[in-house]
Amino acid sequence: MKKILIISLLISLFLVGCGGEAKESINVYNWGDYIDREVLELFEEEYGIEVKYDTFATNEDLYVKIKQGSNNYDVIFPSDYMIERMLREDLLRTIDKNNIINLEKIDEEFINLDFDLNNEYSVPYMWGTVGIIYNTTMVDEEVNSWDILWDEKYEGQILMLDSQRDTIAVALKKLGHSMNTRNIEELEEAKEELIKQKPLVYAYLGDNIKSAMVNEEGAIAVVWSGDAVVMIDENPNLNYVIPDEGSNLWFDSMVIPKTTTNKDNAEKFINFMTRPDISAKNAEYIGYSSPVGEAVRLLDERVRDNPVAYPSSEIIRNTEVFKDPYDIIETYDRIWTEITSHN
Ligand code: N2P
Repeated sequence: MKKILIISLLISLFLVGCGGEAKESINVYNWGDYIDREVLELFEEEYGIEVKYDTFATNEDLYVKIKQGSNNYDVIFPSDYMIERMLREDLLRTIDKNNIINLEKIDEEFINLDFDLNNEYSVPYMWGTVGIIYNTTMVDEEVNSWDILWDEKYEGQILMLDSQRDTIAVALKKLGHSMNTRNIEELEEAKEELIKQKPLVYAYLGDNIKSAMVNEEGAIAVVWSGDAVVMIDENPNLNYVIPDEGSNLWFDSMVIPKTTTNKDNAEKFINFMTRPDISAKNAEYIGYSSPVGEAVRLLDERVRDNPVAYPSSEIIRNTEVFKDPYDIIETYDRIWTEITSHN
């Protein structure tokens, strides 16, 4: 007993020595290259809450981590269909809207979406599209179809996303199928198409697709719109298009895993990220599109009027939002393994 008292006395002395109470913290798990680190510093300064920040590469990677439950994340950033899955599997906490007053700053078109009808669990972070980026000095033709990714002329110069849902979706769209098909034959057809394409593909990449395209290691790549903004900024030979067959429109939101022990701080963080000045600063840095109207108005005109990040309604009409393939997830996993392991 005495020993315990002495130890706690020593701990308190140590904390006082460090200048007060132990610092509060929060564990944030986001996509790679998807935040302006200065925004995290601003949060830490304003709230005195330290942000422990970690990143993932795809929705599927995030899902595995959260499903395992052996983590201590307080805020995570899944996309639409993955929120749908996590809700179906009861992996998320509801948010207290009184603590997220900036929710009302979100533009109408980004709230109450299908995957969370009343925004009981999720607060929009960024949104975007999937498209083709190509180097105009290496590709001397009009790019308007996913077909170009299968053109032998570009053998060894094609970069694909190392992301099962996005890449299978591209093949489905090329074949004229819905990205949300539940027809196994169509999915098998997409698999064959991607296997056929493999000899032409330089690599399946994640965030490093940006440096590869900027350094002209590839001629054509499948990318997310915000990354395209950053790439074109760094190499003006690059151009981004959404093929005529249509593409994917996605919404990434902030949600709180069921396992959090820090819901109050999580909500403070989510509210902070949604504040117009913060969302604007963040969007300007990462290239992605903010769902906060006031934030968009704060952006530099050059950024705000950039159709790569803020496409026309005509383009948007020709997109599909992913639905969770909840009863055929194993088929997706199997198909992806068969594609990536094929040589
Ligand atoms: C940025 C992450 C993009 C998120 N590297 C696409 N949903």
